Parts: sequence; C-alpha cells; structure tokens
Amino acid sequence: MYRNKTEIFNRINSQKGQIAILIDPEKIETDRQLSALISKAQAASIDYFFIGGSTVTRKDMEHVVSYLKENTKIPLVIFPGSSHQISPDADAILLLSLLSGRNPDYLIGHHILASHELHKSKLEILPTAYILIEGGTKSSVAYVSQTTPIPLEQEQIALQTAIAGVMQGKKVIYFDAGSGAKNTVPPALIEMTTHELPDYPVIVGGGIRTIDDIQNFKNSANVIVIGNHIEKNPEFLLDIALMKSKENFEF
Ligand code: 1GP
Repeated sequence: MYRNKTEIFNRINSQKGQIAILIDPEKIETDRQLSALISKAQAASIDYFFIGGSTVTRKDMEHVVSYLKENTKIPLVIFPGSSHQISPDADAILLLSLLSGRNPDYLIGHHILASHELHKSKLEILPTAYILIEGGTKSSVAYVSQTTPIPLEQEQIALQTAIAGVMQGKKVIYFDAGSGAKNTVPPALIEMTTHELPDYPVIVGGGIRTIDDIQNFKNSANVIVIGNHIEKNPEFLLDIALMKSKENFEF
C-alpha cells in the first residue's frame, strides 16, 4: 500500500551538486556494458542512477533495474517516459507531471494508468514538477508528449510554472532541456528558483557535457543529470572523479 516514504527525497534535498547518470535501457545492448558503467560510476562516487527514456519497453526497464539492483548500492530512481516504465526493484520513481505542456496524458493520464501498480509497490514516490525548457533541438520528450517547451528567454514563465507546481503539492522541480540539447537550461533560472523556493530540491538535465557545465549548476541544483554524454563517452566519468578529488583536496 502507498506510504509516504522520504528516504530518497531527504537524500536529494540534503545537498547541492549531486550527480545522476541517466540510463536509457533501450540503448543498453549487453550486461557487460552495464557492468563497466557501474565500475566507473562507483569510482566517480556518482549519487544516483536515473533509469528511463521516451520509448522504453517494460521488459528492458525491468532487466536494467534488476541488474543494477544486484550489482550496485547506488540508489536507483525511475525517470519514466510512460505509465509502464515501472520496476519494483528501484528505490524511487519521479512521478513526473509535465507542467510546461498542456497534454492531459502527461499531466494526469499516465499517473492514473500506473496508480494501481505504484500503490501496491514499495517504491518511494517523488511528485515532480517536470518543466521542459527549449534546448536548441527538438527533443524526443517534446515530440513524444506533443508539447512545446518553454522558450529559453522566458525565465519568468519557467519560474512561475515551478511555483505553481509546488503550490499544487509537487515536492521536486526538474528543469530539462531535453536529451541531447544543444544548450543546457540557463544556470540563472536554477539560481532564481532555488532563491524563490529554497525548500524544494531542483534537478537539472539536458545537454550537460562538460565539467564547466557541471560547475555552472553545482551550487544551485541538487541533482545534475547526465545521459547522452556518458552514454557516448563513459570516460567522462573519470573527469568527474578527478573534479571531485580536486574539490576534496581543496577542503
Ligand atoms: C534528459 O535530462 C536528461 O531528459 C538528460 O539529458 O541526455 O542530454 O544528458 P542528456
């Protein structure tokens, strides 16, 4: 039965600059690929694995989550693209309401379809204000959800959307420029949001591909999500490990 668990929420809320690797199960061909990713992620002290994608099947989702569960202690958070992307082996699920769009399926429809299964599961539910910001490319999430992202320069609209979301009871805010975005979400938007809503953790993702990008968000976003770049270049995790070891040295 659904219980209001808070472990992963508290963890996300406890600190800025945490890092999540986004795994799209559709792009995973072998367990060996996952195993190599786990080793590098552990060496870089990655904080979370997010798992999901726009068009992932339940079978691929369940396989990747159960493999990760067996082979790492890094918390597993589902970042679902639709109502069937659920696996009981994960620790939590971002229950995304796509507030930048006006497609009822992504505001409440998928949630109703998933409600029975989520209610029976032990997953921690993280009600999330999910806000797409124009990232300079047509993202697959915008296409699949048939919604338009908030224009890059409309920071006030983005901020008002986040405020409306938390007033509706969302606990987490996720600004996403879309997978493979040319431009990341503007760092100033994350700063404004954490200033206006200091009690609510902010997740940022989309187009993050350099250490400088990470540095831009490390004092404002609670979680910085990296998908594409690590998928194409897992060695980037070594750069993250180096960045972290330099930070520890500075203390
Ligand atoms: C997309 O926020 C994620 O939904 C990650 O984006 O794949 O561009 O890192 P990237």
